[in-house]
Amino acid sequence: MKKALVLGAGGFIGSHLVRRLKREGYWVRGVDLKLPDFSPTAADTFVVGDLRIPEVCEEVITEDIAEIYQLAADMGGAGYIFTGTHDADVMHNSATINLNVASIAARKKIGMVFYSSSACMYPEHNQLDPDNPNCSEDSAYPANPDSEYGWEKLFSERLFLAFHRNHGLNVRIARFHNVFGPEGTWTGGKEKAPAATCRKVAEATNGGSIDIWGDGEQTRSFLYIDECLDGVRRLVNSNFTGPVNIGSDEMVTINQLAMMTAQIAGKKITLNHIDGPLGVRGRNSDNRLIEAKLGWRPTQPLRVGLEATYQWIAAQVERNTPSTPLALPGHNTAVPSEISSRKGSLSPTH
Ligand code: GKE
Repeated sequence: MKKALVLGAGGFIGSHLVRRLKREGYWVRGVDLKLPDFSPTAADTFVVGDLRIPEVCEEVITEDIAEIYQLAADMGGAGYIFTGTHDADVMHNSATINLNVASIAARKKIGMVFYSSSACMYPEHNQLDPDNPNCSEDSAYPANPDSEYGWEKLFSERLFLAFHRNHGLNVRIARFHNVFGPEGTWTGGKEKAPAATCRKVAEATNGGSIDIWGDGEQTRSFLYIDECLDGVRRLVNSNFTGPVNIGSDEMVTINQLAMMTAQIAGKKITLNHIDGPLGVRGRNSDNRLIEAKLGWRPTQPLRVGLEATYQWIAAQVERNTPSTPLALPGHNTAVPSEISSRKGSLSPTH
């Protein structure tokens, strides 16, 4: 049985990825500062630990691990990373983890490291036109991300590529474009636009209104979690290093996203445009390279994933108690054979 290590296994994409790898017959060790929020982890063993501490990384990256999936990062949506107030923590926490993982994985000759980069590393000057953004992989340089989060992602892409060149570390690098779905953060300030609009529509009365940051004409594409995992698995099983976009190319405005959510909810909703952190003016995934290299590209319509996400978030709102999660049907409710804690001295946000 192949052994995988998922770093960030307590997070949205990480917890779904653990479940996917289990379905594919892997033995999985999950590591994160916390267990998943909304359903039991499917990992065989789960280490609650701080990956900024080299000793913790040293302990969980063992020679018997065939594949590392590095998704651990200090991140969130526009309300967390575009305010500027978390920049130092975001850069320090995420870069420290990546420096630990790259050096230890190379020294222990781990077979493959997948690194989750982000569309946020693309230069702002190519994302000023909401109707025609340019996020082709070869447009990354000259670099000019609009956030420190984006600069850290760019630095860490280069870090893993340098360990690939200098130490033969086998890497796969994906640039995720706004991944969404059930069991993602939906309230509390770190949620992204799909979850935020689903929550607001679910909380609104029919005929009521919801707040939207900015004029709502900014554009994005949103990738459903299942297709994100398809992309990750295809990239890992290929011999293409990347960086490559893993994102939808169905571009919508935030107003269109909100109105689609209202339609799904069967509610008449008015949009109330207010000031807020905006990020870039336009963004969409360019899928020509992934299609050329992997013979695949995401194709699921936004509405399909949004329906499933709205149902799950509406149920959370209904329960109104984010701490008593609603596990999705058929989820692994067995507890892992081992949950251990490795916290060490560093305080959570330094
Ligand atoms: N989060 C949020 N909440 N965004 C809102 C809201 C709201 O209530 N109302 C309007 N927006 C607008 C934001 O101002 C932004 O222009 C757009 O929706 C998308 O916001 P987002 O989903 O939070 O994040 P972005 O796509 O701008 O950036 C995210 O990109 C990802 C990669 O594609 C980053 O926050 C990271 O989560 C990640 O790198």
